[in-house]
Amino acid sequence: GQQQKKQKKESAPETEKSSQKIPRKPVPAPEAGKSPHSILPREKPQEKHISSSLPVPSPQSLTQKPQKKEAAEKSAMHAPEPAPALSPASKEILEKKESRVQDESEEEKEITSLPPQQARKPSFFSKLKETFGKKEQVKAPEKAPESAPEPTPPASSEHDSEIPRGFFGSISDRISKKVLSEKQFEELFWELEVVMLENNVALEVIEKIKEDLARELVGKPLLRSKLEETVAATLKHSVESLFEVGEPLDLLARAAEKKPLVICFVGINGSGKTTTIAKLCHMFQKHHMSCVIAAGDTFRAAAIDQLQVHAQKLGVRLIKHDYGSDPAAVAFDAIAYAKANNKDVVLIDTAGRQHSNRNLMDELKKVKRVNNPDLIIFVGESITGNDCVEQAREFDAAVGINGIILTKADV
Ligand SMILES: Nc1nc2c(ncn2[C@@H]2O[C@H](COP(=O)(O)OP(=O)(O)OP(=O)(O)O)[C@@H](O)[C@H]2O)c(=O)[nH]1
Ligand SMILES: [Mg+2]
Repeated sequence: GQQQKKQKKESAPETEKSSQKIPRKPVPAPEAGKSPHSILPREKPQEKHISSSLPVPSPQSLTQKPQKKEAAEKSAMHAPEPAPALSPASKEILEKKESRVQDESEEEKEITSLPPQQARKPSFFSKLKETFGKKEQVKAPEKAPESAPEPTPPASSEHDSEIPRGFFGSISDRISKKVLSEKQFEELFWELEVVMLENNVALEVIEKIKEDLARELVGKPLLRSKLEETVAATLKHSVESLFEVGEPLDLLARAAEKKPLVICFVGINGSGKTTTIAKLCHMFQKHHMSCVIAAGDTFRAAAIDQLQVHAQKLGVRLIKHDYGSDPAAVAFDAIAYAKANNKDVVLIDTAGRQHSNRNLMDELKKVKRVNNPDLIIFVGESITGNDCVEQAREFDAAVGINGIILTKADV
């Protein structure tokens, strides 16, 4: 990992913007055949195509702490990044959780007399395993478990394997293990739910994951050894199915249909628009399609220079005006250039903007009005969580988006 990072820095040091205070992580040029992002569909009446590959976040990523939004912070000049707001429902749950955590930790102090850090609750999964472990000890003579165990199938194989049980006995031991009750599941899931809420995962997503996990785990005889596999597979499937919201947008097919295909990229500050343009340009080139890039971010210092570096490396023409000029005019010139020079694709960069900034959203509307792009793609950070959904909604309301690209899934 370290080495890779070093290589990345060496390979594309120029991609960093000179104006930024916090150094950015440069992203290497994409490799052939690898789609750098997830392109997610938006259900639009006029656009029904969507992407080829959908790299799905690993289940662990749901429980990761949010990364620093350094990229968003660095270009706050355009508009300040508001603190991510939790929905009232999320807040309520978190408050509930806080009081519950207090109660629990007091109880735990009494029981365990461990220092507070050590007495902290284990994760959903370790608790789940623990539950299964505990149940196997139900027969242990001295201690009864703190929470009353749910009815379980009588025999617990792994420990009793010395007793000859015959073929059917051992088969049934192997198959019918512990049964998790709904109540136990609710209690266990609570931990995971809170972690997800704290990481700004949408309530609908949490509900879906809960529903799917419950379906797989509750009331079914489960082998302790298969738990991890079952949970991981269910989480993966849940997350995957959340992405199934329409037809994939096939950019290559679109570019083959219309010439030039004009794509405009929008999103908040630092979400990865410019980098994505470079990656997609590379992808089109790999498929023998020529591109021209429009430096439509005339606002942020060094934005044009950043694109210039990408354009040079990719060997494509960058259409640019001066800083402070009208982005709609830059896009217009790029389209004219593409038409005159038989280019396949026009990639329009735009300045990052907060969806709440009406003036900047009006500017974007003008880019659309003047140039009528074939596709408007919202670029969002996959690590942003719930806020990203809100951003996409706002951009959709303002200019109508045809697809979503999620960046930084590698972070
Ligand atoms: N790890 C990682 N970093 C990325 C990815 N995409 C973009 N970045 C980094 O995120 C930072 C911002 O990327 P840009 O492409 O400049 O984002 P932008 O949306 O054009 O930013 P503004 O024009 O300032 O709004 C840069 O440091 C990029 O190298 C990605 O997929 N993975
Ligand atoms: Mg940019």
